[in-house]
Amino acid sequence: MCSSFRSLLPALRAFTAKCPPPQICTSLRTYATEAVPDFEHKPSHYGQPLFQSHPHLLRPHELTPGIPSEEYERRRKDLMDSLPSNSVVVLIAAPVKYMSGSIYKYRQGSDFWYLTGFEEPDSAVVLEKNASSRGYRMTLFSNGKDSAKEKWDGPRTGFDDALNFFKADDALTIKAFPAQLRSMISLYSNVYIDLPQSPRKNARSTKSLLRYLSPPVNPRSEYETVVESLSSSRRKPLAPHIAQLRAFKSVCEQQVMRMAADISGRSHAKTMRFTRPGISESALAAHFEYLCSLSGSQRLAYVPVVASGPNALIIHYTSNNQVVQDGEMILMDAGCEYNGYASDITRTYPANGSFTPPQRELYSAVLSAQKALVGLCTEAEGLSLHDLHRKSCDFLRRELKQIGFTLHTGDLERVLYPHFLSHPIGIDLHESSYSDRGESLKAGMVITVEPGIYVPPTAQFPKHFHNFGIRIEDEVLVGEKHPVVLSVSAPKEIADIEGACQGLLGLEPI
Ligand SMILES: [Mn+2]
Repeated sequence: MCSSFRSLLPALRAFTAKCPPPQICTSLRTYATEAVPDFEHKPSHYGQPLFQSHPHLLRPHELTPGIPSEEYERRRKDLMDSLPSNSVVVLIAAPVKYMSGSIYKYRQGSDFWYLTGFEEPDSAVVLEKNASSRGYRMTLFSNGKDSAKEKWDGPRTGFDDALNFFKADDALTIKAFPAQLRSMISLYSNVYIDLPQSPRKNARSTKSLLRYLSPPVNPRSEYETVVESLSSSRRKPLAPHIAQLRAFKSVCEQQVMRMAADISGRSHAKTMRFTRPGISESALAAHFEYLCSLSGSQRLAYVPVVASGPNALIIHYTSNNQVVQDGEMILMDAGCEYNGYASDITRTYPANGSFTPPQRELYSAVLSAQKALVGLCTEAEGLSLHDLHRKSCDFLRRELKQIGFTLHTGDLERVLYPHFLSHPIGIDLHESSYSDRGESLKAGMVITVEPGIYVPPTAQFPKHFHNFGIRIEDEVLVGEKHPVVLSVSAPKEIADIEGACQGLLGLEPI
């Protein structure tokens, strides 16, 4: 806490107590009856919200909102226990990114945040496996306090607080990192580290040409030189090990993810109510984001898809710049990030509040497949994501035949349903880089279930379904015997969707 500001409070109270009678001091008296200003917490003394500075966001035992300090300790211990002796782990913070010269809202690297909870850029952590009861020694590198810089960019966490709150054994300036790293990693035979994306790889691809043409964001760092000096036999990828831990969500993580999905789900319902023919897709995207922010979300988890009518046939339609017409459906794929965790929900609903008979028929077909698939998301079923996807093709094929489709080989998988059913979700929207789609689902995993049907206007498909794009996506927490739908707040049944659109459920658009 900042003692110089705290000391203002008695003076302020004494001043207001001395205030003359109300009839000649109305303005001061007005101030005196309002809440005492919160000088204790502003500006904060730390580089991120902590209970000490933001008691409205965190509880006393939490290091980041919803996640206790002990949980970060357990994550580090689980990681270090999974590695062989004589191992060291090195992680650096995500780089700051710029747009037209000004800074983006910074987001910490997911693995770094998962292990430390530390949200400042220009930081790094080293975990050295040892024989202590904790199992490792933790050194946190960061900028530390710098009053001149903090005056411009906001507060940073000091080294003492890095020890106290983030439980580092040692807290050092990031300036010392390259030299310290060089000596630390020389002691270990296994160095777990992920290299930053090198522009020199994939030299022949188009992407590398684009990178070549754009100016370098980060000049080659001393850090990269140190890391590249390691022999390839000692250098081991870290991300796959952390991915194994991140695949299983703790009870605290499940609660944060449920909250993220609730915020997004309620925002979907209210955006349905807000929709009317004539409104622009971008207004719906803006309304959704506004509602999420109002509920405490820090950012959206991805650029939303708000696709009206035939735009829904473009799976990654994000231009969101056309006008909603009467009689169309809107496919909205949107989710917020809340307290570090992503949510991902898609709903398809009628612009004017009522499905037409063919819209209702195709929607019901996708919905019954989607619900059957959700029911299979249990450890007891023993299915993998690949298995689930194959089943989604079977279910959708059966449903489509019932409503008059004649399907030839490849029609479903290549044309009507060209994407995969599911992906794991958590701190990242797609937590799938190191997950195996062939591995059977286990309790504690969170995945999306998102079958869709997109009917192009070609003669082989029934005309009354032409240009319909329907996807229904929920987030599902895999249970041992029962799945839990985290995104349950977003209306999905036809009656609920029409009720939400028409305001029958007491829903207000804001
Ligand atoms: Mn998704």
